[in-house]
Amino acid sequence: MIYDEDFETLPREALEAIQLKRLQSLAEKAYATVPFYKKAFDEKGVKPGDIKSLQDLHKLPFTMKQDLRDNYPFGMFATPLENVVRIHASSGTTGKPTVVGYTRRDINTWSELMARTLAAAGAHKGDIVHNAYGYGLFTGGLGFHYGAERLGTSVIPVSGGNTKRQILLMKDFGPTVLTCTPSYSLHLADVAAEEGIDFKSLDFRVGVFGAEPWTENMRKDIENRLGIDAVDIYGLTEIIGPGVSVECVEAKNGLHVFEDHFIPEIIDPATGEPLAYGETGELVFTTLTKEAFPLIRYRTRDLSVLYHEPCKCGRNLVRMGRITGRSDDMLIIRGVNVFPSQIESVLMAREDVAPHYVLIVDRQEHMDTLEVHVEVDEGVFSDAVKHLQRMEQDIEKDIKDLLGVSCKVRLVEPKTIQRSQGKAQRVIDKRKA
Ligand code: DLL
Repeated sequence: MIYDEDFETLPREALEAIQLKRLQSLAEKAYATVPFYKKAFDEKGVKPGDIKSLQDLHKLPFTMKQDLRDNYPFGMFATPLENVVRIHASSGTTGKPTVVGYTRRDINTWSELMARTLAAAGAHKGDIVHNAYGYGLFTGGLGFHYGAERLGTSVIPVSGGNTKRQILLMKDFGPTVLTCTPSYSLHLADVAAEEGIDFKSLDFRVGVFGAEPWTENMRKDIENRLGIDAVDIYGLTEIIGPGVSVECVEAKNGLHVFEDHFIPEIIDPATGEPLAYGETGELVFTTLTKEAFPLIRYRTRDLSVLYHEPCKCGRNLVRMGRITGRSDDMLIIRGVNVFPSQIESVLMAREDVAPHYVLIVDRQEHMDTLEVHVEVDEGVFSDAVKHLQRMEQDIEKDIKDLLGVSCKVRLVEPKTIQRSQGKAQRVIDKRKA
């Protein structure tokens, strides 16, 4: 079902006319209210009035994640804090997470986009949505929650964790739509099986899965094991949260970008130049309607491709391909964004370990696992086992405190981690196999 016929099926010309008007007013507002943008425009020698066509978007400066960190916490807000009714922050929190704000109108826009998203996945009034995305600073839980309510479904705000209880609720409440990360959906199926319940016997019809990379093979696996349609949803905290793009259940072939609110571009991550149609590169988004936290040409570091071929669902919105990787080294571990450098900072803060480590990421029973192997100095290794265990636990705790991610730390003997000739390979991600 198409939730918002007026916008989702607009002919391209009409859509582009709306985009241009919105882009012009965004540029005016960002320049006038966000010191970062005034400076960035001035440095590029561009004025908001220079935006005469959509092509002129390319004249505007990029925004990088580092810019958001530099303006922590509220420096990028385009509205006084008193108009901000909600604050979220990105996962993988170091001392300085990425903080975003929403006005009342932004929350309304987000709810509409999430209602569109759920409708594209085939949800409708009468459905019961089991929402196992995390509630809290993470945008997944509340984003889906508001969208599900706006669409008129009944939403169960179960959030993440306590899997056995989730299975019980699923059995008793009869939810029809599952919303969680793709890996968690398979974990749910495993735990259901352990409890003697065949997931297929539950009432689920469709799942809306995202917030981490997954593959076509994993889709097949989920669909077979859970007996549902599995639909891909993409979004990021900085742009709005979930609700940037979604597949339609009819085609399950590329994610429709809600272009009346976000302009996508694909650029060469090395040069920043726009790439030709159909080429894979880094996704960049400009928010057209956000009030509290507008972003111009935000570099997501996610790799994808855009295509305009018509879709059988009737939407005229451009589609983006499944995310195929990142142009940086960010990992997503159980939904938390983790940069290897953050773990390195924990290790390097200690004097008793050597600067040789490797992160081993894997998936066991459909849950991500992280192991940190780090070398210790000669002297330390000959110490009592008890001491080494204590060190491992200390480091595990420091990493958990900094990143919110549990991991297993293994101290290994000096010179046992492979040295590399060039760039050290710090991450072995077995999930991609
Ligand atoms: O993950 C928002 C979200 C919530 C999306 C629920 C979908 C469902 P962040 O925590 O800021 O926000 O993480 C954003 O996650 O830049 C991608 O690298 C990755 N990501 C999100 N969706 C997908 C997807 C939320 N469908 C980062 N496929 C993004 C691959 C995804 N990667």
